[in-house]
Amino acid sequence: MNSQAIEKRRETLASMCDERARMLQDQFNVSMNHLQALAILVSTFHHAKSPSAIDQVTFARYAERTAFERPLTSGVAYAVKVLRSEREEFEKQQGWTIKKMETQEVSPVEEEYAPVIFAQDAYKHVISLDMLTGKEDRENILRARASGKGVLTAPFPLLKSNRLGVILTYAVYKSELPSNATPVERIQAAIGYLGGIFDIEALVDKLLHQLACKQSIMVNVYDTTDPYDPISMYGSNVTGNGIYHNSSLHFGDPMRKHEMHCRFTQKP
Ligand code: WA2
Repeated sequence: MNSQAIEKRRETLASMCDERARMLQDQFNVSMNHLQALAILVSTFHHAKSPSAIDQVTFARYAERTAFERPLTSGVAYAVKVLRSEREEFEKQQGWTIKKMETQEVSPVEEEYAPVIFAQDAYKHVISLDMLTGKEDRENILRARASGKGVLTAPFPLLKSNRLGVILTYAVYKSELPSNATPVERIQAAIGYLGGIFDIEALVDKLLHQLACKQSIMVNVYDTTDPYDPISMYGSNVTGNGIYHNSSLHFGDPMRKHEMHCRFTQKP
């Protein structure tokens, strides 16, 4: 191939990769906005209304009917803050006990808990589990409530399915919280945590298949937050030679970095 043809091929790859990265990022963004709206819905109709206008059946039905608004998520779940002093009353009211994530055994006494009370049907199995007992979920909840922003986990194997997922969390606050509140004020005023579950493997695949000539290009998505230890989020790990293009991705959480890498699968 002459150098002009190589240059042309490189440009084609770059534009195909950038297009895919932009699509993924847009869909992520749309999903993220709707998760924030869902957090406001829970705040309005569960916390600010007495009695609450939302129960598990209502939440699950609403989440299912609006799932098209969150194209990269496979489900949503909502956990509430329960303090040690409130546990007994809370469990009596729910009719179940707070459990640990890994073993599903009754939780020992803790300062505070974050049991899931509502979930989309596909994730019903997390109801009653204390999300502060899982490493990734705990970090996300603590960071979400101190910042007031949407925060993202690294990819990790989800409960039950063991599929690789990423969770985006928004904290819900008592209504009197001012928008310029400090982290300490935010932590105190937090009352719940809305999480969207991103099934990257399946949903990125679906997205890429909507594009033409998907066969000719191989796409990998990585969490590169630790540049020395990138975590694969999507794609097989065949490292072919030949030209490749790196498109940047921004998923809205400045603490996390992501990249899309593309290669041609066929020699010219
Ligand atoms: N939801 C479903 N499956 C999971 C999981 C989870 N977390 N963690 C591990 N497997 C209620 O951020 C708050 C949901 C966490 C939200």
